[in-house]
Formats: sequence, structure tokens, C-alpha cells
Amino acid sequence: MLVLLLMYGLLGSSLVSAKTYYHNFVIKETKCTRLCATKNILTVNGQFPGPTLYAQRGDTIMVKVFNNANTNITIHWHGVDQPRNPWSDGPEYITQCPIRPGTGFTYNIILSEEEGTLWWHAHSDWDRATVHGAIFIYPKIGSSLPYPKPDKEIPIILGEWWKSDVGEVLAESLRTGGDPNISDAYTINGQPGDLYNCSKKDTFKVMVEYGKTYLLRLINAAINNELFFGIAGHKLRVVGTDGGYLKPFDTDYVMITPGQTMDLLLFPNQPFNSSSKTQYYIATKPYASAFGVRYDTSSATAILQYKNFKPNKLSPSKSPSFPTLPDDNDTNSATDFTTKLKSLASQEHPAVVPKEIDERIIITVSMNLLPCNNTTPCLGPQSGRLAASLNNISFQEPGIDVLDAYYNQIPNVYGEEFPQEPPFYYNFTEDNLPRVLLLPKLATEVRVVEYNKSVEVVFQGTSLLASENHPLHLHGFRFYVVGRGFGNFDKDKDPQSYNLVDPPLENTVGVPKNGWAAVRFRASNPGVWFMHCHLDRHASWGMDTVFIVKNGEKPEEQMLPPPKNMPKC
Ligand SMILES: *[C@@H]1O[C@H](CO)[C@@H](O)[C@H](O)[C@H]1NC(C)=O
Ligand SMILES: *[C@@H]1O[C@H](CO)[C@@H](O)[C@H](O)[C@H]1NC(C)=O
Ligand SMILES: *[C@@H]1O[C@H](CO)[C@@H](O)[C@H](O)[C@H]1NC(C)=O
Ligand SMILES: *[C@@H]1O[C@H](CO)[C@@H](O)[C@H](O)[C@H]1NC(C)=O
Ligand SMILES: *[C@@H]1O[C@H](CO)[C@@H](O)[C@H](O)[C@H]1NC(C)=O
Ligand SMILES: *[C@@H]1O[C@H](CO)[C@@H](O)[C@H](O)[C@H]1NC(C)=O
Ligand SMILES: *[C@@H]1O[C@H](CO)[C@@H](O)[C@H](O)[C@H]1NC(C)=O
Ligand SMILES: *[C@@H]1O[C@H](CO)[C@@H](O)[C@H](O)[C@H]1NC(C)=O
Ligand SMILES: *[C@@H]1O[C@H](CO)[C@@H](O)[C@H](O)[C@H]1NC(C)=O
Ligand SMILES: [Cu+2]
Repeated sequence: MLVLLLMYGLLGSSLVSAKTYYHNFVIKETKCTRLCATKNILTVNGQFPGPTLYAQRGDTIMVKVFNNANTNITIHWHGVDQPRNPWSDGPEYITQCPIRPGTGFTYNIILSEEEGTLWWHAHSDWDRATVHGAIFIYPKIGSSLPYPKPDKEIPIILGEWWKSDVGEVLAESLRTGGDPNISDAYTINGQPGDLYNCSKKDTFKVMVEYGKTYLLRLINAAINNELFFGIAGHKLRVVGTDGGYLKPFDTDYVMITPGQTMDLLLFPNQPFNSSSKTQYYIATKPYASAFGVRYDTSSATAILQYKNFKPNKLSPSKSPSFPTLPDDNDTNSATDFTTKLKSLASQEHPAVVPKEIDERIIITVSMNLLPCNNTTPCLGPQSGRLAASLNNISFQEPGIDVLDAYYNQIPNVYGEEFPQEPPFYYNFTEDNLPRVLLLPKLATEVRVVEYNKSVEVVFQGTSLLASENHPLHLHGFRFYVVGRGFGNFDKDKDPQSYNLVDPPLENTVGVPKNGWAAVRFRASNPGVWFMHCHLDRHASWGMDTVFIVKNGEKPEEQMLPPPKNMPKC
């Protein structure tokens, strides 16, 4: 028996080759009713949330996208490293021109070491509000999960819903220079839940059986908000994040930033008797770290219901209870959760943390203010226009994509002057910074990195306008989050307390409010890779930049050639 199992294992890992899957995504306008109001939303194949993609480690997924809507669009495969293949990464005007109405483009999604949960979403304007879905990546045949095999998997996609058109919310904000309108609801798998008016029947419900094991694949697809998440009466066991495994730990709540995923085990273990509840709220509410910035203060719910035990409608005491979640502004609880994330770092899933670095890049992450320059009054603070920057550069989207310009050596599209450190050192986290610091430089600057260099990026939050937790997302890589702290990063002192043993491997890191986060990765993926805040209002205001990782010498260290039929600008 043992011999057979061993043989199966060997066969499984060595002889079963990677597979390729084919999917069609048709982007279209679809009528959708929420909160008793109907509007048209963009969907994939008429579904909201969109279809889940399934694969095993190392497989390839081909998605033929056809744009049947009346707006430009692109799709990004969030957290997929796409080795040597920036052509299929998706961010509009960074690695491709948009897929125009009536045209299509086939993405070649190359999985490598990712295992767990990732997701896909539109990467043009705020289209991703409704154009998104999950990617489940299983171990190769012959390897197994490093945690108890779940009896069932449940995708939980957290989102944000506006009664009005999301494109208009963005356009209005850019036109007036003010904050965009806050959303009208959060959603769980597309449904706001019964705490909202006129949303009683729009509630996602999960049936569970006592004693079984469930894997919740949690994705934060919200546009502008970090979120707390929890289930009344139940602890959750965190076992993975961003397509990688974690050392398991139990928690009452999760803090998840837009862009991140969390794999959570749920064990329905509540006792039953004549007076116990049979329904529990699954809930999400904002973690809003900025002071004085308006945000959607509501909560979305779904229902966890035990099978075989009907809720007693006569007894109001048996209505579901709400989980105990931290206060909206509870940065301590958000931090407590985040610091518990540690890589599994096992023999089968080692943490390959760069111990030495070739280059440290320090990047300030700031909100900014531009003067009002038009005839209509500006609605930003101090009658200015809101902007945002990395190292004081507010990224300006080019007219053709950076990848095309790099590959075909087209001049005057971008510059290579993204600074290696802040152009000016001040007390980044001081309360009342002088107004003169608010003005950024408007430019399209990238950072060029040599192939295979070991890179450390330190994100330094600043308190300009409003300090806030910023979820910084890097395309093309997952990075080890080796350090994090409050206040100003100290390059002599802070690296001494880095975790170089089992730091979490993530593609999106929440940079603490008024603090810093240090991440490390080896630049072994040649290409053009976007890096930006995953709060879309900040990304739209310029909190973005691009890494260009040069080719190595050998052919297998170089970018793949472009596919045929790349969209043209
Ligand atoms: C934003 O909110 C304001 C105030 O409620 C409203 O007048 C405006 O129409 C809204 N804009 C959009 C695009 O929904
Ligand atoms: C529901 O409607 C009532 C009355 O109009 C209002 O006070 C309350 O804030 C609404 N609740 C939500 C969650 O929108
Ligand atoms: C019934 O179950 C609840 C939990 O759902 C528990 O708190 C309570 O003690 C139980 N009562 C009895 C009589 O077992
Ligand atoms: C959070 O908000 C509450 C209520 O507005 C306030 O009393 C508390 O001081 C705030 N806490 C923090 C850490 O800002
Ligand atoms: C004025 O504002 C518009 C739109 O906000 C912008 O495109 C333009 O570059 C600005 N002009 C100057 C001189 O700053
Ligand atoms: C920076 O500002 C913070 C907040 O006001 C203060 O606590 C800290 O001492 C200042 N640091 C330096 C080096 O002045
Ligand atoms: C940012 O750039 C602007 C425009 O070049 C400049 O005026 C300002 O001093 C810079 N601020 C910082 C903090 O480097
Ligand atoms: C990349 O760097 C690592 C660590 O220094 C080294 O082991 C590896 O051989 C390098 N690869 C190439 C292609 O230079
Ligand atoms: C769609 O993309 C094309 C190509 O970049 C561009 O010329 C056009 O202005 C875009 N349309 C809209 C509405 O943004
Ligand atoms: Cu941000």
C-alpha cells in the first residue's frame, strides 16, 4: 500500500504534465437590480461576480476576451507572476492598449509557483467594480494541501456597489478634483445582504453541516476600502494568502485590503439544542484608517445556515447575530491581524527570502493637492484638486502602453527617472506638514532594474493631507513582506528586526497608516510591471509607477515575443 502510494506520488509529480484550459469571456452590459434600483453594469458572460477559473499549479489558462460593451476594457490576472510574459498582464496603457468595443484579445495566463486563491479583474478605469472573479489553483497531482482537505469550497468575494454608474462616479471626481462619491453598499458575492433597506431577498446564503470542514476563498474586490470580515460564533483558521500558504492560526476576524486574498478554514461546530441559533451572519465592514475622509460606513452580510435545522421564525431571539468585528478606525486590531501572517516555510513550500539585497528603493506614498486651474470651482480640500504620488511623482497615463514603447523603443512615452529614494527628506509622519509639500510632479517615470537583482522596496507612508493604510500592489512578482512599522523608516535600525525566516509572500501589502512596509523580491521576471495603490481612487490620482526589469543574457531569461493581434492604440 505504502509502495503504491509512493509510486503514485512519484508518477504524479514527474509524469503528469501541465495542462492548458480555454475560456471565453464576453464583456457586456447587463441589467442588474440591487437595493431596489436597476442599472446596467459591465459583466463577463452576464455574470456578477464573473466566472471562477480553476487550474492546478503550473498550468496555463487561455482566455479569449471579446468586448461586446461600448467601453474600452482590459483584464488583469491579479497575483499571477506571468513569467516572461507581460504581454498578457493587462493594465491599460502599461502593458497593452485597451480592447476596444467590437474587438477581442486572447490572454495567455501562465501559472508557475502560485497555489491557493487569486483573482482576475478589469484593469481599465473602475470597470473592475463589476468585472471580476476568482482563480482557484490546486496542488499538482501527487502533492497535497498542507492543511485538512475541505469537504467543500466557498468563494467569498467582497465588493462595493454604487447605485449610479461607476464610470460616472470616477469621471465626476476627476472633473471636480474632489473625492469620489462613496459607495451605497458593500457586497458579499454580489449581494448587499438584509441589513440594507430593500435588500432582504438579496442575501447570499451558505448551507453547512455540523462537523464538516469548509474552505472559504476570500477576495477583497472592493474599489476603495479595506475591510474587516468575520462570522458570528465561529473562528476562522487562516491557511493562505495571495496564492501561497501560511502557518495556520485561528482568528475571530480578518483584515483584508483590496487586491488581497485569504484562504480560511471554517469548522461549523456550534452546539444545537432547542434554544440555539441555526443561522449566523457572515459579515464585512470597513477598516477606514484615514481621519476626516468620508467612506461608506455600512456593513454587508450573508447567512451561514446549518443544514437540517430550520430557523424558528417565531422567536426573534433566534435572528442571526452579528460577528464581533473591530471598530472602523481600529488600526491596532488591523495591525494585530496582519502581523500574524507568516509563510508556511516548510520543506515542500520553502520561503526563499533574499538574504542580501543589491538595491534598496525607498518610496514615499502620498496624497497631494494640485491648484485649481479651470473656471469651475474645484471641490478638493482648500479648493484644490486631489492627486496622489509615489516619491512625489504623480503618474500620468501615457497615450500608448509602456510595454510597446519599451519593446519597440518608441521615444517620449515614458522617462526612466523614477527616483531611488524620496527627492526630499522631511518628517514624513508629522501632523502638520507645510503646505508647500502638497504639490507633486506630474510625470510618467519608470524604475529600471537589472535582471536577477535582489531588490528591497520600502514604502513610506506620509501624513500629507490624510495618512491612511495604502495597499500597494506589484504586478509580475510576489514579494516577501520582511518588515513593517509605524513612523519613519530608519535604514540603520529597522532592517535589524526584519523577518528573513518566514515572512508572508504577498502581491499586495497594506502599508500601515503613518508607517512603512519593506518588501523583497528577486527581479528574475523580465518585463514591464505596474505597481500601484489598490485603492482605485488613489491609483486614478497617480499613486502608481512601473518597474521595467531588463532581460538576462540567456534566451530563457528574456521576455517572450509579443503575441499576434495585440490591441493597438
Ligand atoms: C454624487 O453625489 C452627489 C450628492 O449626493 C450627487 O448630486 C451626484 O449626482 C452624485 N454623482 C454620481 C455620479 O452619482
Ligand atoms: C434605511 O432607511 C432608513 C429610513 O429611510 C434610514 O434611516 C436608514 O439609514 C437606511 N439604512 C440603510 C442601511 O441604508
Ligand atoms: C444550547 O446551545 C447554546 C449554544 O448554541 C449554548 O450556549 C447553551 O448552553 C445550550 N443549552 C443547553 C441547555 O445545552
Ligand atoms: C475611533 O473613533 C471613535 C469614535 O469616533 C473615537 O472615539 C476614537 O478615538 C477613534 N479611535 C482612533 C484610534 O482614532
Ligand atoms: C488643468 O487641469 C486639467 C484637468 O484637471 C489638466 O489636464 C491640465 O493639465 C491642467 N493644466 C495645468 C496647466 O496644470
Ligand atoms: C516626526 O513627527 C512625529 C509626529 O509628530 C513625532 O512624534 C516625531 O518625533 C517626529 N520625528 C522627528 C525625527 O522629528
Ligand atoms: C515635488 O515636486 C514638485 C514639482 O516639481 C516640487 O515643487 C516639490 O518641491 C516636490 N516636493 C517634494 C516633497 O519633493
Ligand atoms: C540569480 O541570482 C541568484 C542568487 O544570487 C543565483 O543563485 C542565480 O544563479 C542567479 N541567476 C542568474 C541567471 O544569474
Ligand atoms: C479607447 O482606446 C483608444 C485606443 O487607446 C483611444 O483612442 C480611445 O480614446 C479610447 N476611448 C475612450 C472612450 O476612452
Ligand atoms: Cu492608497
